[in-house]
Amino acid sequence: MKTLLASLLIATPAFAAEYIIRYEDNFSLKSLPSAQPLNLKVGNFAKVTSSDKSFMQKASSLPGVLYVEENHTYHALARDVEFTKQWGLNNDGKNSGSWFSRGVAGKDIGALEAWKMTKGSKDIKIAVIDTGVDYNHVDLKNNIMINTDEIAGNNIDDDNNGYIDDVYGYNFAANTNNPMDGHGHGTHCAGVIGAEHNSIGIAGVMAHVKILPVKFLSDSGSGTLEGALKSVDYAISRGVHIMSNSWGGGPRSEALFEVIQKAEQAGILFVAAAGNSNANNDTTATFPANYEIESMVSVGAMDGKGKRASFSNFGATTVHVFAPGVDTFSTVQGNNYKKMSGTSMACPHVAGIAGLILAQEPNLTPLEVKMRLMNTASRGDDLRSSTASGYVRADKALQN
Ligand SMILES: [Ca+2]
Ligand SMILES: [Ca+2]
Ligand SMILES: [Ca+2]
Repeated sequence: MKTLLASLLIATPAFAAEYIIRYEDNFSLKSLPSAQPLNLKVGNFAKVTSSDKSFMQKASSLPGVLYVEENHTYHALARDVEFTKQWGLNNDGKNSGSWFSRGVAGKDIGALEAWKMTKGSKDIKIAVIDTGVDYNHVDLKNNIMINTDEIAGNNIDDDNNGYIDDVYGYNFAANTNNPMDGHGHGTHCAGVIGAEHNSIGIAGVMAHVKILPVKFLSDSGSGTLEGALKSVDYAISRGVHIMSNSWGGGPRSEALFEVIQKAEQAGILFVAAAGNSNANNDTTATFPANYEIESMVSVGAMDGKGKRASFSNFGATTVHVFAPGVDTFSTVQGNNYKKMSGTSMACPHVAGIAGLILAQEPNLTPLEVKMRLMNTASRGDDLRSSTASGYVRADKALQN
């Protein structure tokens, strides 16, 4: 055994790769000196750097090691464009102009009708796991979830959750307590969910909500499996109800699957963008959207005519719902606004509607919320072969 372990330790940094290792309590990490424990609350995971091309095979066979995976890289699922209006909330068919090709009236989530029933609740907590969120944005700052058990700036972990001064959330891209967004993508998603109804800028699907900024995608829009695992683990520990995940890529990860399972077991709804590759998720799995988590909601993007966006992944079985995701106008950092397209933008529409449902019926399970979203979705010829249901309708979901 010593020989095997020694061979794992020879490092030629130029070719070193990072791995995520999942291990049992009786496994000693000391046998892998480069191992850094991730300190997840949901189980034993560590990151290991090795230049040995057969590291995965060797490490997997060690007693007490459950599995080993590459520390994959994920990417934000957005496409940048520019400017104006929120047809996804209220499509009058006249949202014409250089910023948006003419849409079809009524192809929206029914926000105006929904808001007659509820505009959300400060009791509902939604993690935006992304490039961070501009928590000072004038259209978001009152809807950010503040860790009231943590005293800012005293360099003490007051709430003893393993993270010093995590007042606004956490930044697993830089391992700091500042989840500020230097990219725009995460702030955009946050605005779709919960931009304040305050006469400034735009309106979120929810007027009242607490958004937890969890950053693992860097300001260039990419992040690692390690960061994704830490993000989900952290959001579980902060007691959120919903996680909005507008990112993806890479092969299947047993570690990520397991951590998302823990979220489901904690009663959290995991909403994921279906992907922007114009691909069939029924035949080519996209992760995290395709994990076999019963309550997971995979979201495709529709345009203002109610049709599948040209870039959106689809799947008559595996893409559960569609939502507006073309020319979506929302918040970006620095008190700005911008138009973006992607299943990234569709995903937070669904997270927001799920939040409205839970504001009205707090005792529903994640699976019940998912079934509500699917059973009340607007079915039609346009999306028939693209999704298991149709496009989400907040008004119908609340009237149920
Ligand atoms: Ca803390
Ligand atoms: Ca503190
Ligand atoms: Ca506003």
